[in-house]
Amino acid sequence: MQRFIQANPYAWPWNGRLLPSNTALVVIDMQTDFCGPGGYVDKMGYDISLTRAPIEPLKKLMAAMRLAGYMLIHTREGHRPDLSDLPANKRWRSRQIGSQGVGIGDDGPMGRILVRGEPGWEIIPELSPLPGEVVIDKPGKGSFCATDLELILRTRGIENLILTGITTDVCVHTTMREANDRGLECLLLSDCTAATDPGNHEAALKMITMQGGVFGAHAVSKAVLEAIG
Ligand code: C5J
Repeated sequence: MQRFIQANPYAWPWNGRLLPSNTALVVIDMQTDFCGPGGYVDKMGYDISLTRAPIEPLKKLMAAMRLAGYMLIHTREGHRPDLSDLPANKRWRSRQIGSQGVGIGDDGPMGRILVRGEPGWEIIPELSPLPGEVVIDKPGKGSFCATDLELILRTRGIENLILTGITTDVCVHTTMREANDRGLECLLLSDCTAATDPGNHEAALKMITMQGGVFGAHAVSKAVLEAIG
């Protein structure tokens, strides 16, 4: 039996093979540094109410997908405490914005910004991974670069990814593009993602719909809940 999620620009997944055994929910970078007070995004002067908007829809979606037996994967952007995996240009650029030139690796109210093990780097408690769920630590924006995510997905027989988290235009889009190029079928959920700029969020959604779904499709979480319910 085929099963589809109502999505744009096509009913997803392309082949109707939507199963707990071949589909994973990916929750990207729901860390204090991106959506908590005193974190990196807050220090840069952006409005964290935007990046916090996906929290409530995500809670509901994660509970439903866990109950239905789907795999959940969480990611965290962050660097080693010795910063040996932080390219100098990434650090320099991050210091060009925000108060007192504070950037990645520097001390902030939530500890060193985007450094593994620091309070700001932790996933927010509302969306904590459950024991046994996969957590991917990534030094970059994409979830495939310098991680074992692809190996884990292939080993588990995952063909479809439902992408959520923050930010739509940076880590979520980069991951979607990386996954699409690896032959994975991708769906981004517009109410479970957010950007630091609403225009960028909308633009990121529009980009997906070009060329018949150039990177996959996008939908709202209600459509997923209806399809798996
Ligand atoms: C950014 C991310 N925006 N998680 N990271 O630097 O999107």
